[in-house]
Amino acid sequence: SAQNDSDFLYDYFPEDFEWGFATASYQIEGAWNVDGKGQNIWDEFTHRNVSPIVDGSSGDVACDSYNKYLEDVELLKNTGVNFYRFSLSWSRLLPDGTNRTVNQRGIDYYNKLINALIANGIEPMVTLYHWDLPLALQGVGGWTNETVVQHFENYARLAYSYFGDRVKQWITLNEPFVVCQLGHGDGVHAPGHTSPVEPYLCAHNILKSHASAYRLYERDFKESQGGQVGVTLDSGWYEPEDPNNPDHVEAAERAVLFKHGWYAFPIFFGDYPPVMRQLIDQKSEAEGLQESRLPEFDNYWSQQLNGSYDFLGLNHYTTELVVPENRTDPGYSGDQNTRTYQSAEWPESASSWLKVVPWGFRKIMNWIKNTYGNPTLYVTENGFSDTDAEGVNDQGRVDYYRDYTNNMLKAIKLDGCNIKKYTAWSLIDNFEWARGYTERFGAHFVDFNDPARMRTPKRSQGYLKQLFADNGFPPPKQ
Ligand code: GBH
Repeated sequence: SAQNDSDFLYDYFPEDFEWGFATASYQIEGAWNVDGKGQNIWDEFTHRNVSPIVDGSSGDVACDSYNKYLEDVELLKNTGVNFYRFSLSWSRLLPDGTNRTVNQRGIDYYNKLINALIANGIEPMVTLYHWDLPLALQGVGGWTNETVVQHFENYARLAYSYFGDRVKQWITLNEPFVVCQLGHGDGVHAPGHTSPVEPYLCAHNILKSHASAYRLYERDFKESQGGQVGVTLDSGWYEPEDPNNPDHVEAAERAVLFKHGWYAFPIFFGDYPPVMRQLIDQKSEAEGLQESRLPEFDNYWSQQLNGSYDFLGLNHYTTELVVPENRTDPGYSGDQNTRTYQSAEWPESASSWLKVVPWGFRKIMNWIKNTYGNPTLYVTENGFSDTDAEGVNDQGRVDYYRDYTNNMLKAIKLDGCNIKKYTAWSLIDNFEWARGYTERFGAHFVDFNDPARMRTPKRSQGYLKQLFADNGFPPPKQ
């Protein structure tokens, strides 16, 4: 079975394959209240009196990349990447989220970063939104208020106008699933809402925002700038607990459709997965709701969404097992009629949710190939967490990268998946959202007790540098 994945593939990636590292503005920049930056929802969330962050920390300083970006560029150069994926802080550019005021010092910062990357032969790949919504927009409901769609389009226009002469790879949104479900359903991310209804409303508006930003580029920028616009969706792999039981197989398929299909089906086909429509409508009615928790797209939005991608970004970390279960708890989780868990046999990381299951990476890539017609796929994140204790001796991360990228190679060479880029999360240890600084994902160690935030390469940096240089896995010497 695929679970017994013992045969390592010694072979090379296609010649035009590209390698990079990813980060995100709130997780690395710091400088939360200087040079005209407006507050965002993570500034507000981390500054609450009762901190929702496990170690009570914040991104106030983080890696101080606002001041140390040239060091970051140096690390990228030393590792030999083709590109760097980073995100723009919306409220650093537009302090209240609207285009009433443009913060020139925010523009200057990203210009300096982009120019330094290009001067060092590193292509910028820019994410417009990696979770740091301007606080003023949250004041009127944030992603649950449809007015956010126009604000996001205006923000996208600003980014394309100022940076699009040099930036040719655009990602509208990072992991809308996490934005909507963790921010508005489970409440563990900003803005910290717990609701069975809000995630579906958030998803609806965030999908329209993506489509608007995509169509704007297509209409007004593509011809002159010649870049590409896509979206990054996160998905684990969902494996049936018993692959010989058709009910388990169907439950696992439901789990992938609720996770990945929730966002990808509208973008590829113009509407939500039929199984979501059916189950959520049915459960909403049984609960006596006036209308379904899952909103509907009219023809206009269905057409705007349908085909709104030049590539698909995938963030993948881990796998879960799925069993069917009839559920009546209202909301995203219960709506699926599934229960998921992870095997006690899978190797652990420092993150409770992240178990090491390399074959699941190959399976989700094949599922995407088969479900959406083998779209151009960029792996925009993949990585492993450890703690202070490992320091720079991060053998667990080396093993993770080796086994996951080898499964990606199999997906390309043996299965014909159309994967063109791979991005390791992350360049440096950084602010790990609700986990603060307790979990580390970097290929470079950052000393958060040191005001200079010194960066030190870990063993995995050396491993990735070699992998990128070899563009694959040379056969072992006899
Ligand atoms: C990525 O999300 C993010 O894009 C990136 O910013 C982040 O640093 C990286 O993961 C590492 O976590 O706390 O049990 O509720 C990956 C998807 C979704 C995985 C939320 C962790 C938290 C589960 N993430 N999930 S829990």
